[in-house]
Amino acid sequence: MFDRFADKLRDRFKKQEKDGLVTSPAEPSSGGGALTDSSPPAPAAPLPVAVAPLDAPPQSLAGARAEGMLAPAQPAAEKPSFLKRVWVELNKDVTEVALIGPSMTVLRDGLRKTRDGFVSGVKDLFRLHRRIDDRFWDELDELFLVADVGPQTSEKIIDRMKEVVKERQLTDSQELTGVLKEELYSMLVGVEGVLRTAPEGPTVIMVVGVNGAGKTTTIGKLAHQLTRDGKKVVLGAADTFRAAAIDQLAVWAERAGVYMVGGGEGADPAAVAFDTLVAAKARNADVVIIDTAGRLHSKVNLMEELKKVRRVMQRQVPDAPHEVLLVLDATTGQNAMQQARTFGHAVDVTGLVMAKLDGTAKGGILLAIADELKVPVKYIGLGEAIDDLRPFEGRAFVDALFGSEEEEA
Ligand SMILES: Nc1nc2c(ncn2[C@@H]2O[C@H](COP(=O)(O)OP(=O)(O)O)[C@@H](O)[C@H]2O)c(=O)[nH]1
Ligand SMILES: [Mg+2]
Repeated sequence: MFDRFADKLRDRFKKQEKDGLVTSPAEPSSGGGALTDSSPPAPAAPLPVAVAPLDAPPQSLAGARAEGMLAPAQPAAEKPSFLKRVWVELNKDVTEVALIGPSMTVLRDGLRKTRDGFVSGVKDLFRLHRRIDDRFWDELDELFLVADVGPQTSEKIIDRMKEVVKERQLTDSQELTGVLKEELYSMLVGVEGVLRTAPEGPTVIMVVGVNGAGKTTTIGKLAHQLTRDGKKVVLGAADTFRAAAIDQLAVWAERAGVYMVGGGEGADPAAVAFDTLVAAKARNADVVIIDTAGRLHSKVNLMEELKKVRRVMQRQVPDAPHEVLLVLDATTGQNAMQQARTFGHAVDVTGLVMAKLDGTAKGGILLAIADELKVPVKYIGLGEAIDDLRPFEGRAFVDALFGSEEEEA
């Protein structure tokens, strides 16, 4: 039964791959054409709509810090909260509580669904099956496929695990958690990546992805993080497809206390991006983040539009963009994989953001993407709040899912 199920999934994935990009459900088959190449060029934004006037005082403490008006925030003293102390007291005998820091707790919370779904399925199999036979490997393969790991990656992980089992002459499936974790470490540590920065002048980050993937939210979170680290950030609202998209970015700009340039609904995205770079240079900004549209008439036109935004920005900053971040929605599984391929070919994606990992029980898509695409994963999104973006760290990710060695000991 399991074999047949796994075969069916495998066939489905193969077919999806053959068919090319699987259209996102959010993508309309047709729509307003202000941004397509066939329509008359939309007027360039005459005057940037600024969330903050050029000389306005920064809108938040973070903004004040970025302007150099405040000293950088001091890290809070390491005093555990009352609740944490009670929790530790109640769990005195559990080593884990003392060993995992607050940052690991947040990561574990964010990945709870995947831990309860995919990982607990795998752990149950290791615990209950015991004999490492063909049926055991088939069941593991099935769990991987159901969790969006993808057939190719699943096969690769299992083949390597089989080798280790042979080498170390393991016979009991309970011994396999460590083996699997080692495979995942080596797979994921290799795709970690930090944000690229410009050698001089503003670092320009272009954020791309289909509609609803999480671009604008990610930009808001990132602007907040960079501001907190003392960087002066300027945002450009080059997703001019809907007025609401510009308003949404403006709300995030205000939260993060950063300056935003927007051209209004229907404006030429490339012109908005250009104006944003002009404003950023005038303000001596460290980082510029450009939001882009995720939906147009068709995928082909979207890619052409993004290429144009890129070209036009280079008239202001010749080596821009320094980073093209593709935001993927982890809950869309193999669809996200197809999007990564399409965008990757068209706009030279330099890094991935895996958004909404908190919303799926199948975090395996990250493994598939890491293994097959070899594009660095720079951030993961673990919720809708401003602090819910984390730099991706392969080891911490695996430990948050499977438990760390210390916990197992
Ligand atoms: N749970 C969760 N929701 C997210 C995350 N990132 C974005 N979202 C939500 O996804 C929806 C679409 O996000 P948005 O940033 O507007 O996507 P965009 O169309 O690509 O700009 C919004 O409701 C966001 O709050 C995340 O990491 N976790
Ligand atoms: Mg958006």
